[in-house]
Amino acid sequence: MGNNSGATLEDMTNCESHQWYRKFMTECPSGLLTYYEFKKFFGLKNLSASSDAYAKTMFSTFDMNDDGYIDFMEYVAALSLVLKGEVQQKLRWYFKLYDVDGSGCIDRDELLLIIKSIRAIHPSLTADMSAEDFADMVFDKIDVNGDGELSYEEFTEGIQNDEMLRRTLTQSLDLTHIVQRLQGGIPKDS
Ligand SMILES: [Ca+2]
Ligand SMILES: [Ca+2]
Ligand SMILES: [Ca+2]
Repeated sequence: MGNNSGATLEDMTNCESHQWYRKFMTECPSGLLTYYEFKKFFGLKNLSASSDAYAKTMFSTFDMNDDGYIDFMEYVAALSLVLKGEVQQKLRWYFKLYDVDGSGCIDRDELLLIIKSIRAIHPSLTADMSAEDFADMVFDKIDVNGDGELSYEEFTEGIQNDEMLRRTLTQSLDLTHIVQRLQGGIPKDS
C-alpha cells in the first residue's frame, strides 16, 4: 500500500530531514499525528464543514496505511512529494486526494466538493466563476470519453496539458506557509 509514491527520505538532504524531524517531534512527541494534531500542526482553525472535509481527505491521503495516524515516514513522504515530486507523482497524489470515495474515478460531486473546499481556503482561486461552472469547465476540457467521471489517465493527461488547470491545482496545495512554519519552528541552536 502506498509504497509506490516514489518519495523517500533519500529525496531530501539530511539537513532537511533533520529539520522536519525536529519540527515533527516537537509538535507531536508521540510520533503519531492524529487528525486533531494534524489540523493544529498546519494551523487549520475554525474550518467550515467543506473545508474540514477537505482537510480530512488530505489527512487520509497522508495516512498511507490507513491506521488513523500520520507517522514520521508518512509525513516526510507526503511533504517531499508535494514539495519536490515529479509532476507524475504529484498528479497521482492529487488524484488520490480528489477521489474521495476511492472508486478509481473522480465524479462530478467529488470535483465539486474539492472545488468548494479549495475556495473556502483560497478565496481568490477560481473566484470569477461558480464552483458548478468551474466543474463543468473541467469536465468539458478533460473528460475525454464524456462519461461524467475522470479516470486517472484523463485526469493526469488533462491537467498536464492545460496550463490554467495545472496552475489552479498547484496553487490549491501551495505549501509555502507550511514550509515557512517548518523552517520558522527550528531553534537557532540546532
Ligand atoms: Ca499511518
Ligand atoms: Ca470517486
Ligand atoms: Ca471519463
